[in-house]
Amino acid sequence: MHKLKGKKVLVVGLGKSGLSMVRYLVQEGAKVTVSDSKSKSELADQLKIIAEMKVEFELGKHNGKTFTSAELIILSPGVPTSLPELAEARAAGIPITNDIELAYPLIKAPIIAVTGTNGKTTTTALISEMLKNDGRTVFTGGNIGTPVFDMILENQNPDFVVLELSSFQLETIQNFKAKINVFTNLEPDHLDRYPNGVESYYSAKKRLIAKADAESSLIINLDNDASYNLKNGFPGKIVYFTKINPMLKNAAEAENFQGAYYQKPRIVMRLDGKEEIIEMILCKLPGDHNRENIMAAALAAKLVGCSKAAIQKTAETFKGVSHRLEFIRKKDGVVFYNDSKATNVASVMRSLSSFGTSPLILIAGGRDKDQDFAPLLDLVKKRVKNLILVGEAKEKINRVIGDFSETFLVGTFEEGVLLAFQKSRTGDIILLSPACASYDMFKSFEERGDYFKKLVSQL
Ligand code: UMA
Repeated sequence: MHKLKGKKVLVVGLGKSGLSMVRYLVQEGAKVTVSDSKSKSELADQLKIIAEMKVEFELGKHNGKTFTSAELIILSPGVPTSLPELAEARAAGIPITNDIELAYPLIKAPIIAVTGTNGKTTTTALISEMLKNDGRTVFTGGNIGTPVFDMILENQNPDFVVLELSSFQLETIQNFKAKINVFTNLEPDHLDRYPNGVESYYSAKKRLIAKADAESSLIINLDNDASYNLKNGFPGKIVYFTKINPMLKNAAEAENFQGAYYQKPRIVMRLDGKEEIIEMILCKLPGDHNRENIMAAALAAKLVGCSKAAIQKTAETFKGVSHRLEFIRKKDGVVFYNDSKATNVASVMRSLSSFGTSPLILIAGGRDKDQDFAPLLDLVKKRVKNLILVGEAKEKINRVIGDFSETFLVGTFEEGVLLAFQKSRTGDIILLSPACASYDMFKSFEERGDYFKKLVSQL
């Protein structure tokens, strides 16, 4: 555990995580410097919050000397570990860590960690909801949007801590370990941050279980090879979730199956020789991928003693999280969904498969993350009536899949939404599911989704 009093600590990045770190470090008596590549005016909102605190700033650039003169560096997740100034600090032997690692020794409650490429946020929210419906207190944080230090600053003392962890956050953990580790799936994403290929992205994810022991549990997706392979060498309990009844695959192995599977219209959970059924008829979340999320969440909740009644109640009442296939409104027989969080190809594929046979008008594009858009081809051909492309990646996407639907490249986001509505007819679904990051036009996927909702409400 790092002693912080009087220590020269550099916080790199003054977003949500950086802000909560600064507040905690100042409270603990550290000598805090913040380095952020954004200018003072771009950071005006954040600076206002910590205006009264004794903090040094280096804004508008990063300077190697600031990094090498620190005794401890705390990275925000969005700051790449390949930053040249960090290499200088590493060479000088300065420890580099992040908020998750720093918080770890301060967390007393059992930790349930959720990672994976898609479905992390919904699964995290579902686990929290199940535990709350069971009468437990929960802190929900991490990549889902609330930095873990918010819990510590607010002196919260919950029964459980449920954390959504991204590969960016896992890159710099050392000793962090969770009691329950959920991997929703592993699929290509963030290749702009991992130029050596998808394996280095998967390796960052696998760091979550590097310190696991016999007391740890692993919940993995049997239908996703990269996630399934995590079982090799795992020292604790392993349980699986799958969309296919294991009896249909291999009856002999199915005898020993531990986990959850989907058998329309219910989830069958089998743990330690006991079978429980979760009815899904009243479930509000569309799509196969959401059944996976519910299975993963139900297993995590069950492994920490949650009642079946609370799991069943959550499966029936949970309406989903904002920006993930979020229903917005119905106008003139056309239904609008906001899926702004779908920032990669795999996520859009899931969304396109979630709407039965209704004709889809897909609005996609934004900042490319070095992705191959070809896997979308088949679904676009079968499901998408109109494809409306916006943002920096529109030309690239158009070249790969533009010929398989009636496609339009538009100049602005507003134009895209208006055109989608003009092209729509009763029974159509208009879906914003960008397959790209938002940073070319917006601050975050939340801002993009909120703006989409605003435009849709004004139609
Ligand atoms: N910055 C630098 N130098 C750089 C890069 C960035 O100074 O080289 C600065 C930026 O100028 C900015 C600050 O870093 O001022 C932003 O830091 P950040 O990107 O880490 O943003 P936070 O607001 O701290 O949000 C982070 C997570 N962001 C990312 O991982 C990109 C949030 O996940 C998370 O909710 C939050 O911490 C709380 O834990 C968001 C996300 O997009 C939702 N995650 C990615 C995803 O889900 O795909 C991984």
